[in-house]
Amino acid sequence: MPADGQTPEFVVSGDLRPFREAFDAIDTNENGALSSHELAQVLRMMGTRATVEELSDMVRELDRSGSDEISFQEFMLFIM
Ligand SMILES: [Ca+2]
Repeated sequence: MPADGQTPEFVVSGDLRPFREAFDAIDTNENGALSSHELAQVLRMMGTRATVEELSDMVRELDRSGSDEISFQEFMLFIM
C-alpha cells in the first residue's frame, strides 16, 4: 500500500472534500492513485491535448514516492 494517509499540514484546516471528489473522479480504477492514463482521459475531456508521454513526464515530476502514479497528497501539492 502506498503511504497515502498523510495530509500536508497546510491543507488540514481546509475542506478537502471537493479535491477528494475530483481526485476520485479522475481515479477511474479506484486504486487511490492517478496514473498518466487516467490524467490523459480527464485532460482530454477538458479539451486539453496532452500526450500520454507528456503526462508521464508530469507524473514523474509530481510523483515523490516513486510509484509512477500521483497519490492524493501529491495531487494536492500539484493543485496548491
Ligand atoms: Ca488509479
